[in-house]
Amino acid sequence: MLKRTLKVNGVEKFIICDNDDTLASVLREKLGLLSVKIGCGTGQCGSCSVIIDGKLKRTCALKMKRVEDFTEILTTEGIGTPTKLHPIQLAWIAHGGAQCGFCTPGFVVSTYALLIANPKPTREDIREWFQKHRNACRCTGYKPLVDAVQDAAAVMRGDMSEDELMFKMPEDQRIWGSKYPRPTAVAKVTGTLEYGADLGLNMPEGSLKCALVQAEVSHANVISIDTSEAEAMEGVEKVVTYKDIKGKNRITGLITFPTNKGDGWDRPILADEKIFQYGDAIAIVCATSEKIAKAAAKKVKVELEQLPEYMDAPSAMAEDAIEIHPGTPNVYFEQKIVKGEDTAPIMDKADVVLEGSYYVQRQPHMPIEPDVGFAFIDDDGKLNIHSKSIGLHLHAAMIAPGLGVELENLIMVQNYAGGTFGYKFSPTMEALVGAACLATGKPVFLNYTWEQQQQYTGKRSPFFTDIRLAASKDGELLGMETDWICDHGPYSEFGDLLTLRGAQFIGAGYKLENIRGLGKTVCTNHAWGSAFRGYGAPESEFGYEVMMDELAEKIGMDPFDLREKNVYRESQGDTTPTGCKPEVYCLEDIFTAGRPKYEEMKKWAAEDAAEGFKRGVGIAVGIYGSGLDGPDTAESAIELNKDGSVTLFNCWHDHGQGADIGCLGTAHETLRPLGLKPEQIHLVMNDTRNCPNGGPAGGSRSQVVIGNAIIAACRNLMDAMRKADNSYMSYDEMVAAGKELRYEGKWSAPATDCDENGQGSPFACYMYGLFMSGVEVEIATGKVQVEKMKLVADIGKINNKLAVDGQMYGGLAQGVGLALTEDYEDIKKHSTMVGAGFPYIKQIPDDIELVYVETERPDGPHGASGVGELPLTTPHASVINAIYNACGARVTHLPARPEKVLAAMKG
Ligand code: MCN
Ligand code: FES
Ligand code: FES
Repeated sequence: MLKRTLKVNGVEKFIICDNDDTLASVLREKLGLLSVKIGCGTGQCGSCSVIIDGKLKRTCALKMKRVEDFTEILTTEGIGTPTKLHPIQLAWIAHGGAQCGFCTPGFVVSTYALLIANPKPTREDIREWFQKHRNACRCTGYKPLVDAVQDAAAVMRGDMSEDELMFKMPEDQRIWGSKYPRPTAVAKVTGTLEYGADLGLNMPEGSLKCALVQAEVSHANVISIDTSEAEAMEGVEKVVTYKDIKGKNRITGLITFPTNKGDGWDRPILADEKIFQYGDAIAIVCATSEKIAKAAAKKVKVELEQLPEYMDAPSAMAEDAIEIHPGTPNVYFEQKIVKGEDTAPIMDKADVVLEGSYYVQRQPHMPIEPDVGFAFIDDDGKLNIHSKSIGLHLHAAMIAPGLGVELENLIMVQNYAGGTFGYKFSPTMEALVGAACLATGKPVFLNYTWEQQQQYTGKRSPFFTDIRLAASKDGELLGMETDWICDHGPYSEFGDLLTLRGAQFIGAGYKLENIRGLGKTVCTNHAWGSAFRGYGAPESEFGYEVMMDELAEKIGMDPFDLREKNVYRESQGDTTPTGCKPEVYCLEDIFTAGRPKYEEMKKWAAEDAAEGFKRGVGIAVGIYGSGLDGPDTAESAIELNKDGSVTLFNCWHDHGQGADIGCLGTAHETLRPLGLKPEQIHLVMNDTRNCPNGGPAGGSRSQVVIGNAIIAACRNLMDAMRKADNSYMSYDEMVAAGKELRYEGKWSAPATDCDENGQGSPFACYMYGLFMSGVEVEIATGKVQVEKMKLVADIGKINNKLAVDGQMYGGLAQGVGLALTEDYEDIKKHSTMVGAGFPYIKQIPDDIELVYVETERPDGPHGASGVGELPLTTPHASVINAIYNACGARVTHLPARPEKVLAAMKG
């Protein structure tokens, strides 16, 4: 034990703690300074940064025994508050610097320290600073943060007024299409927004902390689990195993594809018969403290019989491979694509036939906030589960039978989430905290370490894709043959749908009338496949976007011209790979807007790079659907309040993308006839008790599908309020007239599911983009630096410019990571941020330009399509094409680490 007096944010605080407590935990747990966030917990992300005696420090690994008496500490709480924002915080809001906001307090203190040391930093100074102090952000692509620092510095120097940073209401009082800040922005920049780990500190006395016993092999039979020693430890309430689970102990993937050879009940909540992947949960220790729970977890003895581990699709497909789920073949789903004429004769006759094999890797999502959640039983006897879920109603249905709970007795709530990027499309710990709560009857809390986040949440499923493309010598695409294999890990949920994406998106964007192909979903023992931003698009579109460049070279055409020649044209009635007409034909306009940008990029590349470096430019077309397949549906509700304001009820789950501003912007635009101010529209979100089913926040669907449901609900309310003279009743008039005050709205996409040949009209709206990357390659090492990116995008009408720009920057940054560094293949090496190739600021270009072509979508709410996943459809392909353009190294197997580029250069 030690005692310390610390001067925190100007106030003396006396504390007694353990020698080995970290400063981060003392600041959070003893002093309630929740702006200090714990992300990686190992000094790699900067989210726990504070200023100690004038110096910026990370506190997650700083032991209290190394913190001296009377140390002065400044946290974000001491810099500005919600009622008195500091210019750094104002600038962060103005530039949309807080998306999920989890990294934000760390950046705010870091910026404060920088601006004290250097009041007029250049952009490069700022980038150096954040790099050196390891301030990591997964959402924003960093550029808006550098913009914010520059403005904050200007205000602090007196070169700019605070007023210039404030949002100004346009004369027409519309916030649709504007940079109106998201409602959660103030709480995010002041570090006062409470995420799961913060809420965990508010749990009642007697709550239990959980720790997992996890598999350290990837494939085994479970022989026995001995919990006796752990259970005898003081402070341990219970060690929960599969025997304590009353239901089927399975998470169901809700399989809807009749041709799937599995039944979808393949993922245990707690391991019973088998271990299917590294990290599988075997038991949950519930104890009075996390420390005790973790110590006891080490005492649980698990006897296993190891089985052969199939760590990729080819090994699981080998003749002698055993079935990972006995009774279900490892190749458990197949999806054909049959469009137009037979391709074999076309291949025989074509002037040019290209063949290639491509691989997109097991990309880890790497949110800064690791997975976290809790559960309790309320006074009505209902099980309440709070987590980062981005699909509350979906997840309730997936876990209820496994837990043995009736759906009506399960309430699911989303905590504010520090980024998910799709991994939370799958349930992770929901069923674990549910099981622990039911088994102990007490409130329980579970927070993964960042290492557990890597090892026991889903990853992007790798795709192995073979393509044959036939073309005429003047660049007309005649036919395509494709085979794609999706390594989906051991759990089948959403694997069939992902495989269907190959049929829908390989070749998307171009007139391709004749396609034949087959996709296969394969069960392996590596990390389970979950949705990852783009879900199938970066996997499906990579190969053919690289092949388009190969074709351009072969026939001596510029890659831009070749693509422009082949994009969908209305005049030709061109169709998508699924044989339907796209909802708008906007690609020609995108190319028209993109040509001068491309010329600029080529000019830059033609200029001399530094000695030993070569420059190149690459492009790629990216397309994705906004919605889940077929008649995707959402519901919304709105209520008129006594003071004339309204409350909107929605499950528009927030990863960090801006569900709050999505709801607000859409409702405000629809309710304009009522003349409501934005602050008169209150949001109640993401709680199955009182918010209707909006569907999961995947497939960039929410703006389109929930947006339309919001419009429907708002219109229903306005219809009820409308008087004969077209004015609107007040609350009192509505009550006097005996009218309902709450109205529901529902919308279903006018779309059809694809058939067995991959043909149909699965999405009502699509997003389109033309990606351009400019790279410099160091010839001696093969190291690639992306210097410039441009994206010409058509996502329909824009609801919120800050949100949309933010989506684009963040997605592009993840594309750079996908192209060059990110992976989760080597379980040991890739379990830390640095090891997994997390892109810090210097890896991401500061020179990013966004251009919008806003073609109004006929079925989009106020003309909008989605945006979230567009920027991660093909940025990686543009980077790979740029590398080839620079130095002749064609990398087809991602990520393009230096050694691979070097080998390709030599090859
Ligand atoms: N938007 C807009 N105008 C449009 C389209 C969208 O202003 N024409 C806004 C929306 O109001 C919303 C945002 O852009 O604030 C994204 O909208 P949309 O494309 O409908 O996507 P969803 O809201 O359904 O969000 C999900 C999508 C997906 S699938 C992943 S994965 C993802 C993503 O968005 N994960 C993210 N963006 C992310 N951003 C952050 N910061 N963190 C994640 O984990
Ligand atoms: Fe401390 Fe990541 S650096 S939590
Ligand atoms: Fe930076 Fe989400 S805003 S990690």
